[in-house]
Amino acid sequence: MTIKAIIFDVDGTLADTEDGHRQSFNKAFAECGLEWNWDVALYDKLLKVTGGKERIKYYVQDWLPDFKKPDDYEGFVKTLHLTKTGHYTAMLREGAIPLRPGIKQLITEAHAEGITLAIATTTTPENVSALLEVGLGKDWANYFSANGCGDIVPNKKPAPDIYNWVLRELKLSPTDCIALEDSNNGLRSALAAGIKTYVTLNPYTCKQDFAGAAAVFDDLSDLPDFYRSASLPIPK
Ligand code: XBP
Ligand code: MG
Repeated sequence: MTIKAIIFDVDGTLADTEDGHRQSFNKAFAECGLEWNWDVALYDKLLKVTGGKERIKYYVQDWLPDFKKPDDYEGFVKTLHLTKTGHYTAMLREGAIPLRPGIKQLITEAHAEGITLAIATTTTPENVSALLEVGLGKDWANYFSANGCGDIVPNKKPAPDIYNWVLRELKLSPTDCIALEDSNNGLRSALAAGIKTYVTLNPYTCKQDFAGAAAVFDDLSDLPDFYRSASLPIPK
């Protein structure tokens, strides 16, 4: 079975971004006059919910039962999240968060071998662009045949929506593809779409359940090992 496409998760997979997100949330809370602070231990719990807007609502609902919601609560959350995204993309553009080991080499070598590449992420398009412009250069989008981000599907991971959207865009069946993920939410999403999924661990997700993964790696610093495990024909 020759793999025709690799579908990449972003946060935690392409780069160790989650603590950058956490710090950016805290900067946005301060800028918006909120005395909220998400430390690492709390953020680890909040990562149960994917999507920054959804995560803010989860925090309010489960941790701030007495919070007086503004009349336009949706608008309040959206503004808070836009503020956070501004801080986060600024952090990325300063080069604060590099790609993880082996990622750039995998992307360039797989693309050179004619393997289709795609992105399936819960984060925003702005965040993907800012991360990959720094990590892969201004023409980063040329590597990818589909870029599935954030709000383009109704249900975020662990729902399979974003992976199904990417499969439709690629006009490929799940068995033609493999996915690369970092979290239980992401693994469940890709498996629910019928895609064989490999996991690379990171500090926030390393203790999560990865049952069903084709293989789990600390990272992709040993690319030949990953190529063998995933039966990828790279390089010839
Ligand atoms: C991980 C997420 C995202 C980030 C925060 O996405 O769940 O919500 O934590 O980014 P991925 P936003 O699918 O790439 O692992 O605030 O932009 O949602
Ligand atoms: Mg992820």
